[in-house]
Amino acid sequence: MLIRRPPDIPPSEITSESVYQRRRELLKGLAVAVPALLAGCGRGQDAGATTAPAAMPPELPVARRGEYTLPDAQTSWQDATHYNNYYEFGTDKDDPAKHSGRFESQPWTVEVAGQAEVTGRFTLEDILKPHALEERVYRMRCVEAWSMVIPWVGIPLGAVLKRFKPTSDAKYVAFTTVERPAQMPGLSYPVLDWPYREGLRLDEAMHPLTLLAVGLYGRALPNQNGAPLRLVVPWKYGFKGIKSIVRIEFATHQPKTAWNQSAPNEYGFYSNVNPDVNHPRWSQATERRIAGSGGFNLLGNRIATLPFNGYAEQVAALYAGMDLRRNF
Ligand SMILES: Nc1nc2c(c(=O)[nH]1)N[C@H]1C(S)=C(S)[C@@H](COP(=O)(O)O)O[C@H]1N2
Ligand SMILES: [Mo]
Repeated sequence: MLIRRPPDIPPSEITSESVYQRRRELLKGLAVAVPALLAGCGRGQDAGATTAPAAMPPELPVARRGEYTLPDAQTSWQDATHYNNYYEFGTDKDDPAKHSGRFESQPWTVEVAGQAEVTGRFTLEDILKPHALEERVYRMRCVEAWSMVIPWVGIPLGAVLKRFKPTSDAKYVAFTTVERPAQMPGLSYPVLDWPYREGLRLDEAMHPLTLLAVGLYGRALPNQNGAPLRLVVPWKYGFKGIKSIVRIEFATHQPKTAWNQSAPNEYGFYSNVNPDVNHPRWSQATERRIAGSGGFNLLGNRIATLPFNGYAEQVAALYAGMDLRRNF
């Protein structure tokens, strides 16, 4: 696969004429998409409403499907939205679904900063506007050795980043999660150095597999999955998939990341799924797949973990010549 780096991308391509007409068509869809997205995510349920089933988020007008599929059985909606890591809402797997009802994901703005020609504060609509929503079925692998198969809805991050015209000094992209103690009870505990932060090298961020997700299973993201927008980087451990993003910074130097700061010997900057590099406290050779007819299965569905989570063909070239044991 050809990996295009930013210097190869002419500025004219940012609103290329060839896709202009198609975008005009899609804008009709987006006029529906964005309000639906916003309407579904922000409604605060009663604080502490731990048992009432949350309303299903609205359906999104997905313009493209079927380009990224997998033979693997998909994880159920129930498991994907009730077995979560989102420490701002608590560290147990069911905490995010239980304690994110008060979180308001609208209105939403994202600050774009750093080494780029276009910076400032943008509404969610501004960020998403020119792009068609795609569905992509990706394998997700948590560093805790479980995995899921999820049909995400989003747009390629690279297409979004290009519009800000990163300069030649931009080598990395840093992301920050919103920090709202009144709506995020987990922030009261110093489990991580809040706010949650993640980062990618610019070429990783621009890679066609890297998705800025706004939904899953054809619906807007529930709060526990990172409403209203989060990162999905399928060849890296799940923690790279930072949720509820409020800041994107084009950086010259490798940015600090939340997990690397809290436990540098356990979580490196690169965080590529690598069955040959064990976590200091457990093996990474296999994973428990949470998917299929058995649904959630604590003991079963153990499968071998693949290098780069099965995406080696597409991404291994990004790391040519690097020692991936040292750069874990
Ligand atoms: N802000 C924030 N983002 C986060 C996390 C978190 O605790 N806070 N957890 C990460 C981890 S460890 C994983 S495995 C994925 C889980 O995403 P999911 O709950 O949608 O499956 O989110 C990642 N993004
Ligand atoms: Mo994770």
